[in-house]
Amino acid sequence: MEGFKEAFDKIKKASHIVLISHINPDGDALGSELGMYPILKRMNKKVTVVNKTKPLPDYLDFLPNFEKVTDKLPKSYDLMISFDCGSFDRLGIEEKPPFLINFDHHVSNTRYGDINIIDPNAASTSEVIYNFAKANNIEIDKDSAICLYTALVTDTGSFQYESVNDKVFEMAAEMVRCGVKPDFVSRMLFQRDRLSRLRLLAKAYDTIELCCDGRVAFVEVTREMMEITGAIKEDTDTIVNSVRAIEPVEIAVMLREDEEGIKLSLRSKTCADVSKIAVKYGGGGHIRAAGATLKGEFDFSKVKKMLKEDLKEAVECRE
Ligand SMILES: [Mn+2]
Repeated sequence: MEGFKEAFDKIKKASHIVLISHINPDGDALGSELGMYPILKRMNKKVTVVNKTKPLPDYLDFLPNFEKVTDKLPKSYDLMISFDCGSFDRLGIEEKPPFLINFDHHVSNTRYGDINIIDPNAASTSEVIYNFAKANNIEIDKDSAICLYTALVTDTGSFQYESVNDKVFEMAAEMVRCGVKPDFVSRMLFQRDRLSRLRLLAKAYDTIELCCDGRVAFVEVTREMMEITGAIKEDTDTIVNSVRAIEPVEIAVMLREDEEGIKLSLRSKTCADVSKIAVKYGGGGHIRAAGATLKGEFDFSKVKKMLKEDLKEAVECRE
């Protein structure tokens, strides 16, 4: 892949490297970032692992070196590497880094780096990192492998999405050979649920509303629901995926009240391109999973009305 060698040369020359991933990180963001960490340490680099979100999602706390992640940028460093981040503003930092390598797999990536390694065909950013390691004959140790594998599992919905192909399973097999125990990762990711999350799901599912012949589903999460149940932001992560699973639904939309406005999460099942809708409203993402934040907007029914035309058009994809 273009840029692999150039990026590795740049890394070799750097002495203090900052790794960073997008705010409100998911398994792929932190997994890819922490997957790179042992590689650079073995190269005797000074490494600072940054994410501007505080606190970090605790369901990922089993990732090796999770405790090294800080929300503070060092005063000086010579190279920054970003992971899984579609645009510069999603890094949550103000100043431009001295040099930036941008590893990602979002189609909508704005190529904000000095070197951009964007592979929209990769199932996860961690697959891009895995390919980068392979291309440069870099060994992947167990700690790296756990992180890269976790990123792959979370970004493919446990190997269920269209992005899953022979290469994904080959990477998974390689990660297992590097020491990953898949049952351990699954237990850490999926068997440590919180009661508050289930209580929130009950409330959110109660608001599900279908339209467009059942092809579109809306689900709402209000601040009040969050407060009553004691749920936290990351407890809302899987709601929209479950709503998409309803039989006739092609597009699921979650509307969530946020500090800044309404956060939209969009998922499609087989044919609709929701990244287009997200981009139209100032967000971004993938064809089957995208999001946007409508700043200063707090009226759910108004937003639903506004989206309906776009959604109607998008679900016309059926043959
Ligand atoms: Mn990703």
